Amino acid sequence: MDKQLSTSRIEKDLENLKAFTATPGNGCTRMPFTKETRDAAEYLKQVMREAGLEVHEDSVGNVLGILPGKDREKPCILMGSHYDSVYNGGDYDGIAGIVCGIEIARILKDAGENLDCDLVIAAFMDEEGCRFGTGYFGSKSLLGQMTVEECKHFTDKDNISVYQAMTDYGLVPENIPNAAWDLDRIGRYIELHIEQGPVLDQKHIELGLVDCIVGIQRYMITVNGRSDHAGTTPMDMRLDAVDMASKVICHIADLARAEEEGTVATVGYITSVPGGMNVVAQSASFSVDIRSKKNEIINKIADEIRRLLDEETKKGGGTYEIDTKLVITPVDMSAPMLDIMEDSCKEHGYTYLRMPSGAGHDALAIGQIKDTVMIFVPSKDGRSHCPEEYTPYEDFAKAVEVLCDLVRKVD
Ligand code: HGY
Ligand code: MN
Ligand code: MN
Repeated sequence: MDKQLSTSRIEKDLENLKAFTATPGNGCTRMPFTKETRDAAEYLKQVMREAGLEVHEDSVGNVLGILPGKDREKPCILMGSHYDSVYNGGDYDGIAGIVCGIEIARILKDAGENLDCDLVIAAFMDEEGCRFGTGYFGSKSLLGQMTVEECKHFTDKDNISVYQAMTDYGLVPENIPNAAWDLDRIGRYIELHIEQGPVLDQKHIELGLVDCIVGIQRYMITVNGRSDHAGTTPMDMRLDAVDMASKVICHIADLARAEEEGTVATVGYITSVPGGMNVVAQSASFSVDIRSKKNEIINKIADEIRRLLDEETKKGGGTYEIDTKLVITPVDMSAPMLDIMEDSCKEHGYTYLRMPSGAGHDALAIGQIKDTVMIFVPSKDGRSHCPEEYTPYEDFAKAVEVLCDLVRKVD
């Protein structure tokens, strides 16, 4: 493999894809079903066609490039990642896994290597769930796990549902079931991704071999009180939604700190209604994202949050609702594929570390039902989901080399 050539081709595509952001100069903002995803999809299709792949965009906006195998009936090797981003995110999260998947297909095709099975490179829509609070929309649709009803339920900050956003994007939500594959068609899933954390960077290790992915539970919680004048309403007469909510929020991070197993809990979004400086809040909404390698720990923290909500709203005279956005269990990666990647690292002299993933990835959704493995490349200073996200292009080429070995061995 010509690592120099691969590095330059990966660099070219990722540099070009940086243009498709709603916040130029302030990171990558590529929300699902927007102009930015449309432009990125058209670019990926062009690159896939130039690489000689069969190209197809499905009914939910996933872009698929297929390198045909000798036996098209044989369960395929599915590779890829997502092409949406978080708000003001980085230029490598998700998209780099797609570009590297296309590079692997190019390497095999240029070398005239005909796999037995199809190699399918998938660019998944809306893995992050940032716009609608969901997550894994594209990969779950491919697995046949997404319904039209769910698309009507989930809305963004402007109260636009997934259903409406898809329609505005030119898709027909009623056709979501058409995106579902016959699961027997998928042999295994492989995802290359930036680590998004500090481990490889701090330890100066070249590649991460992911052995498990944490489970995630995501909720949007709304505490209801009563709006009143902030100046004239005595403290003992208030039903202050922000006061009640904040007495729950302040405990959430410590609930995670009290646990092991890579447990984390995050309140990333808070808002109040009507949001006036001189108005006691009528309602306060906040997101909760709980993760751990152990599902029982996630459940324990979620139950404690419900107990606190009961306690504080009873004391404060309010009520609350919980909108469940995502519940997905931890998943172990394929031991045989991990062993093959480890052997390849040794053969090429790459330092490596078997490690868990604290980020979800499409591999978390697909790994629930298919043999799955991930490979990480280091994130500079461990930074991600921010404009500072960075990985040297030659690091991607090392991971591509290992995945070429893996693909050849599992074909
Ligand atoms: O949130 C995550 O774990 C990933 O970045 N979607
Ligand atoms: Mn992400
Ligand atoms: Mn990602």
